[in-house]
Amino acid sequence: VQSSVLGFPRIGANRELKKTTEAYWQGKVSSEELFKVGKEIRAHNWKLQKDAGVDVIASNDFSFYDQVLDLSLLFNAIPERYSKYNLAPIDTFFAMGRGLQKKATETEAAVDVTALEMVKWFDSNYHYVRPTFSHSTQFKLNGQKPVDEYLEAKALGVETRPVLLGPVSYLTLGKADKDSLDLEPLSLLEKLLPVYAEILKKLGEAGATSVQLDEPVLVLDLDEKTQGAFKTAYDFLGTQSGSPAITLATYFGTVVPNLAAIKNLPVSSFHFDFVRNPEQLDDVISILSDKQTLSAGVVDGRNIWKNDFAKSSALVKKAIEKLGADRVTVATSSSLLHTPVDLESEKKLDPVIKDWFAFATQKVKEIVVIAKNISGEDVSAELEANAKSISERASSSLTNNKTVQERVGAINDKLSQRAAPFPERLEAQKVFNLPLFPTTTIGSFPQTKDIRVNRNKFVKGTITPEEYEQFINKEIETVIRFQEEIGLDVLVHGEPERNDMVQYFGEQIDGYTFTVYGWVQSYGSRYVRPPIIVGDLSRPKPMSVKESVYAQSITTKHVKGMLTGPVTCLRWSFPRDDVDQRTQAMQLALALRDEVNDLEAAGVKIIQVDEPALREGLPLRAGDERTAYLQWAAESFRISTCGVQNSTQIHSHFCYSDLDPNHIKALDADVVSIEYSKKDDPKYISEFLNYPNHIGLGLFDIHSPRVPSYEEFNAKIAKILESYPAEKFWVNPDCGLKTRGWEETKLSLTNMVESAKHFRELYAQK
Ligand code: THG
Ligand code: ZN
Repeated sequence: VQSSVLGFPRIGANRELKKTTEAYWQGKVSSEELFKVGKEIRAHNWKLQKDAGVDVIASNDFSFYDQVLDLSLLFNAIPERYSKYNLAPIDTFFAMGRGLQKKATETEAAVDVTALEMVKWFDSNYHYVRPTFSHSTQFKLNGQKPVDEYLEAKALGVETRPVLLGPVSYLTLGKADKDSLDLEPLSLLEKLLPVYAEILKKLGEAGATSVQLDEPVLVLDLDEKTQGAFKTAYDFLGTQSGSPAITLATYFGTVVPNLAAIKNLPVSSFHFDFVRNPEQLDDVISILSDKQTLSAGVVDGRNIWKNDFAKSSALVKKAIEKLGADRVTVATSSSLLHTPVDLESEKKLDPVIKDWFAFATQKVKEIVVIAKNISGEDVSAELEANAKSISERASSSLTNNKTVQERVGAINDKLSQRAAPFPERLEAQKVFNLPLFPTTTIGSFPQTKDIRVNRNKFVKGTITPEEYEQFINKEIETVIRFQEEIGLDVLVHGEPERNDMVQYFGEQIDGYTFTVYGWVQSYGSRYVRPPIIVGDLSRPKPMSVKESVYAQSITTKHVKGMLTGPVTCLRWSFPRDDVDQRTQAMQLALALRDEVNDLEAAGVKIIQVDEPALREGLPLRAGDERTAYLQWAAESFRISTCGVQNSTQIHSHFCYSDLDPNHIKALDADVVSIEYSKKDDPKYISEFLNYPNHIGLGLFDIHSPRVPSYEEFNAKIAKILESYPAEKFWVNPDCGLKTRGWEETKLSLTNMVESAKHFRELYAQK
């Protein structure tokens, strides 16, 4: 049987892509240099897979920012506010991804445009740039990136299968622009299909014999119209002369409820994710016609655990019994984009634990071994080593902690309830004496080069812990003084000591392990290094108290303690696959509860526990699993936060998702801040009108260096106050400021605070 990899990480083994992209944005390298680095990464990835013996290798899995944004550029779905500047294509592309603000020069006009909305890619921590359509969108081919990259691989002697997001998913994942809110994206299908056909034809002409069209929306609950769109789309695309054969790929869940939508489509092959959902095997085989082939996703593209060869081989063999060996391909479950590049780079991991993992480079080899095994080649040594590793992990003493298990077993309802309901707590919290429209930030302040350099020195041991603490305290003081100066009401310490909001806590919780090079793209040039949960989780000692106490000690204003919630700690880590997610969340909840209580005891009376990953953890389909998730996710948050007095104010924060107010309500936080600046649709705010507790609607996009003016803030706030009750409304940015520079941070926050003051005066006169 053949082996297939649906996509490989594009960041480079040493984050080359990030470094060059950011240098390009800073004007330090040319676009030629940027393109050259992209080309080198692609060549490296193709060669790696070819050398490993992979039969079907993807191309067009590379992107300088996001593969969905690539398509918007390719299909000319470029809102007029970007196209009007006539920038070079790569600059239009980046402007759409991250916004652009440029002063006029002698030769060039000024540019000022915000980014398109960025949202979660299904239930992962990857974010895509949402396609944004209006009545004036005119689809046409704009360049031919998939063809260029196919030919580039071919020139290197690597035959590839180009991958593109399919038309139904592309439209469904998009939205109407603010000037065309009545537009239904899927209504554009008929206009879009000829352009898809055109690029497929070009790929065919270039020599591609097959393409992979990803339709991951097939694992969601789809209405009838969307289901019907598959027939429209693929009856059209699958019957064009000169087009490559189509593999329709789905991942991250089961397609069974949508099987009718893809039955009898004229495609040559289907790919399904049997890691997430092995149960769908018989059902999906039943819809294949005699000629259609099956790509069986058995190596996990979403986690770092070593594949269980015996289990995967058994599943593939079952498929072969029904279809024959020539109609089955062994594949990764999804693109490997969501896994770190290479385990071999990790020199510091405990060798016992390291033996349990496989990163992208290792997964490529796993695919080949499984395919060889099924084909009857002798891979007995690999199989034996694999079986040994799997069984050693299952019985390892490193993963079990009795005390933790007993504490989770003893969880009761009392643990997840505040002493009094919100109205009573609100009374008790009047001690804070906050003004109308209290202003605050989400927690982090710019992570400057100086901060990174000193953190690295501390990690390497070239400065002492005392020197590092002094450095951090100095940073905290700078941030506190700045906030006092511009008149923010609830301050933060700025988090200079934290590399990442999950990794930082992971490093202090027993049961976790971490990598040095295990970067995974989160969005654009921003990557995360998810810590790995290997065993039962516990907190040996306070994790954040020192910095919060110091910050509070140097100001008379209130400083928020800042923690990352249990669901987010779980979702932004690589979780265990041998214990259910609820149990892992509860272990984290208890560790965080101790931390919250320690902060309160140390005099920190406003504590924020962020849960930006709450929505992302939601099972993709409605049903029992989703109901159960909502219950345990909210419970774990409340276990973390309900051990405090009524007068202690609990905040939380969410971003990057379409939130449901009911899910947030279940957390019973006193104040929540949510991303709002890109939610152009007035429906969004009306959904939150009945939210009972206090809320901060994020007033500016922190992903962009763009500075909103005082007038812009005034207009935004005025608009919100048309419908939103003033006494519940906090004023804050969309999210933390760690990716921003100081210059734009100062200007933006100053304008924001001045605007809040303006409304305060206005309302004082009312
Ligand atoms: N941490 C984690 N996941 C996240 C976020 C986070 N997912 C959603 C959202 N925030 C994504 N945003 C970011 C924002 C900033 C960075 C990464 C993801 C970031 N990364 C540094 C970089 O790429 O330069 C590296 C940070 C480090 O040194 O560890 O700034 O905040 N887990
Ligand atoms: Zn956020």
